[in-house]
Amino acid sequence: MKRDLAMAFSRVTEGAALAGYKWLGRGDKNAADGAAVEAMRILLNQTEIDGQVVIGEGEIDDAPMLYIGETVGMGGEEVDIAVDPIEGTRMTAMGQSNALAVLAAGEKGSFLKAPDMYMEKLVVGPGAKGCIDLNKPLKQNLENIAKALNKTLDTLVVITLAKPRHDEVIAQIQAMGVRVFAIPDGDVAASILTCMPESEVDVMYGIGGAPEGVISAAVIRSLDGDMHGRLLPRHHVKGDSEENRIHGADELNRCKKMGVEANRVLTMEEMAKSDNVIFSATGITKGDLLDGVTRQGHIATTETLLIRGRCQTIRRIKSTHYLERKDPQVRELVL
Ligand code: VTB
Repeated sequence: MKRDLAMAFSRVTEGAALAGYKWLGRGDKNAADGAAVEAMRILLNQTEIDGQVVIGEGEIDDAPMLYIGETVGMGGEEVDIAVDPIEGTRMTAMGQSNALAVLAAGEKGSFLKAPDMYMEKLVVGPGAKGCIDLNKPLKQNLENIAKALNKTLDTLVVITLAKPRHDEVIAQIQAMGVRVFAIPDGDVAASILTCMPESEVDVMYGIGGAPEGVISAAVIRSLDGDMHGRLLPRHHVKGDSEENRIHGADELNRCKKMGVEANRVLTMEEMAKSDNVIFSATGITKGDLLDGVTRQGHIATTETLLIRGRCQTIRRIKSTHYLERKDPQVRELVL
């Protein structure tokens, strides 16, 4: 992929973040997501690519924009695009930290096509690469990771989502003497923190969205970390009610159609098949990974993490936006 595309993709997540920010703290997840999706689509269509969305907002029937299979771009290099216009719609709607606008682009066939179901995820940074195995008990994994990092268990830090489904595992990790940081939402940012040298976080473990799991795999591969994932039908996680069973059966059918297996451990390389990827994330609300959007009148600032997988260059781009000068389509969404 041409390296100049990286800058173009950073514009795309900046636009989505500014559009999502307009809805910050207004309690309306759908409005925030809708605005970010539209901004992303407009800006992707101004980019010199022959792009196809492979991870997006859902199937064409339930997603009018950035649906799986949609083609985007002005024409140019063929790329697959994985988007999450707002990773953390709840955080945006409720004004909580760590919400991001996220995009990963890669050469054709780079991303596993994961249905919208759950994924169990275990993520570590470069120091513990090759030491994880989701087929083994978590306790054993944490011991192996601590050993690789030359740490005692009481200095190891695991980040996870504070969800009832994790209550038991959190207690189990803490009983080992390991510290747990339980954040309300946002496991993509949490996964990236494992690879950031300045972060205290060593491990991300938990069950979250599968499409975001694949996006995480792409960025973790670019950062030379490691990740295992396991697709899980919702009813395995949420309990065996009639509704969950029907949902679960549907999810398993979609897995079959997409040629992926549920309940099997997937390696990072199976989820992110190439390191020829570009990853861009712009903070919407301030978090441990990125600053959020700030705005004074019609001037806004953003911070973007831009990573090229091939060379592992990590850029942090601070931008100042004069919102009134954006092109009319975007201006309407961000002002
Ligand atoms: C959340 C969110 C994650 O998946 O966990 C969501 O925090 C799914 O979980 O960042 P719920 O069904 O409990 O909402 C993510 O969006 C992505 O993995």
